[in-house]
Amino acid sequence: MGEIFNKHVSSMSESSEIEEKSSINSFSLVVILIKIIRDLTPILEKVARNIDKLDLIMKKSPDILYSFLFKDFQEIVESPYTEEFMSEIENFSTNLIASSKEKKASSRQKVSHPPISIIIPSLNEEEAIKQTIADIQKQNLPNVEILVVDGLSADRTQDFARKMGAKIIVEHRRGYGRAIQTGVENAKGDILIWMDADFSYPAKYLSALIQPIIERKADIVLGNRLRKLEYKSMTPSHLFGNVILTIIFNIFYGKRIKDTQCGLRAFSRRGLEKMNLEKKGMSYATEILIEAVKKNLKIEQIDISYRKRIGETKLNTFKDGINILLTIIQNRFRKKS
Ligand SMILES: Nc1nc2c(ncn2[C@@H]2O[C@H](COP(=O)(O)OP(=O)(O)OP(=O)(O)O)[C@@H](O)[C@H]2O)c(=O)[nH]1
Ligand SMILES: [Mg+2]
Repeated sequence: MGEIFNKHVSSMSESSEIEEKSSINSFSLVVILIKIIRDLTPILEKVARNIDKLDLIMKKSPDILYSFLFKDFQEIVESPYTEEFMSEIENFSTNLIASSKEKKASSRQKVSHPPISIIIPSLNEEEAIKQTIADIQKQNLPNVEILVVDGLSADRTQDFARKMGAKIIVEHRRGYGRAIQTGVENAKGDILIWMDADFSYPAKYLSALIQPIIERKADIVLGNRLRKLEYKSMTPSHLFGNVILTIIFNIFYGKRIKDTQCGLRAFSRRGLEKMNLEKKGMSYATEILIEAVKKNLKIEQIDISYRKRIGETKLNTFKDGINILLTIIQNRFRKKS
């Protein structure tokens, strides 16, 4: 702008020097202004033609526009740069529109992902709860709430879980099954996942676990630990119990479940609502499978790896094993409800 003005002033003053050698009068100033306007007209026309884009940039990134318009104004008004400037504006606005469309599309995708609730029953798991939650958060699954169902822990499990951003549900009554049920009652998700608080189930399988439910191929997806078991991740007695209970379950119910005692599972809310469940302890996990079989719900299975748990087990191999066995036998001869 300054240069254009100076250019016109100097050319006027040169001609004035030749003719009258007088200083710039008001008439010559008007002439300069007219010339400036004439030179600026094509630029202004281009700006006017692109006013919508400029308006958009103004709304989205006023700082960038200001720096375009003011910092580099000297260059802008000189015609060689005008084309470049306008094409830059055009590129910039095209990119801006494309990226805002992308953002809208990805936010629509996130919203369309069904809400997921991950239910983690916990009892004195301060050594493992942080890692368990961090492992889930690392997966960056959209639309997920993490519910830690605690109430009996005498250690810092609740504090740690809260600090990690999980929602804490207090359940003072005893039992793994009861804790899961309380979690289900408080969950907002359409897909519900169960997971232990002991860092034994790798969260990298969550995405594969929910996929069959999203695709409506299954109401329940079970993990199977027995194929990819890590060395010494299960005690020999737990391994033996799991295998025996799974074989007996399959004989009694004519199914081919690979690991009936796996604690990593996903359910559709629709499927869960069809079940009548009574057990409150560890046998809850078996009762729910029996109900699923009786209600003809679709079950899918995925192989998962399994880590040695951190902290003390809450499972009583003998007592819980007998309870699970009784649950399998008793329910086989019960009428459908
Ligand atoms: N809220 C609550 N959680 C429980 C209770 N009993 C067990 N849990 C939790 O339920 C999950 C399963 O218990 P575990 O001790 O891991 O049982 P398990 O997985 O069969 O056995 P391990 O292979 O030794 O881990 C763990 O996260 C426990 O902290 C209970 O009475 N109340
Ligand atoms: Mg466990």
